Amino acid sequence: MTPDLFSGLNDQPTMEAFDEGVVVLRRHAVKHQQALMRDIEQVARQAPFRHMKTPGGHQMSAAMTCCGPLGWVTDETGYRYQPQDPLSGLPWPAMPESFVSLACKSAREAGFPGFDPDACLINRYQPGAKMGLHQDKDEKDFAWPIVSVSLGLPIVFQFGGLKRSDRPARILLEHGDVVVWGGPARLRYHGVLTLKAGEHPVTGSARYNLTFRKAG
Ligand code: MD3
Ligand code: FE
Repeated sequence: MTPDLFSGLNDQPTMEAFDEGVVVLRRHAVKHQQALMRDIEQVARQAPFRHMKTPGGHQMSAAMTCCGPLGWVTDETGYRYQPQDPLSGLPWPAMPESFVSLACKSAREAGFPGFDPDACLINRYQPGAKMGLHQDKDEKDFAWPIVSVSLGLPIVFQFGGLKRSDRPARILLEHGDVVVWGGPARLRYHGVLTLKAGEHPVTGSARYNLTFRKAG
């Protein structure tokens, strides 16, 4: 087991370079947890969480919604970013200020000043949900990082290589962890293992993950 799988023993905010292009800001979102949860709920009132269908015809086990000028969607025709929520035909909800400020501050601390995300994908995992190994490559410019924020129940994250067949490393992502994925990490395969049942004081039986992207 790697030392990272024991990070639950440490409650203090820390900063570490886990791998080339990966800056882990452990627990940095904890002090914003109330605002972030309030704003997730606010977004979900306008654009409800839904289980999208992959082009292969499978339903995703994580429920998703989006905010910001662009949202990521998948359906039988493929993956793409678009300005409207396909459920309502309306623009995605605005990106809440609590989201924007955390994403920009985290990117700046990790060496990406000027990060200006135009898309935030919100994933909600309930026990049994997972996300298989994939690359995030629907964005226009891979020079910008992706900033991820984990809230609630812990999950085992898999961090692979540039080929799907590269054996992934495992990292535990816990409540409040912010990770900036840039440079050579940007196109690496990644995913999460099945969420185990549990109870978290802030999110109940769920895990939420926010990913901030510059898509367009
Ligand atoms: C490494 N989400 O939404 S967050 C996704 O926990 C996604 O919901 C996972 O993968 C989740 O696309 C993982 C960590 C993460 C996000 C994006 C990355 C790691 C990444 C992009 C490139 C490399
Ligand atoms: Fe991803």
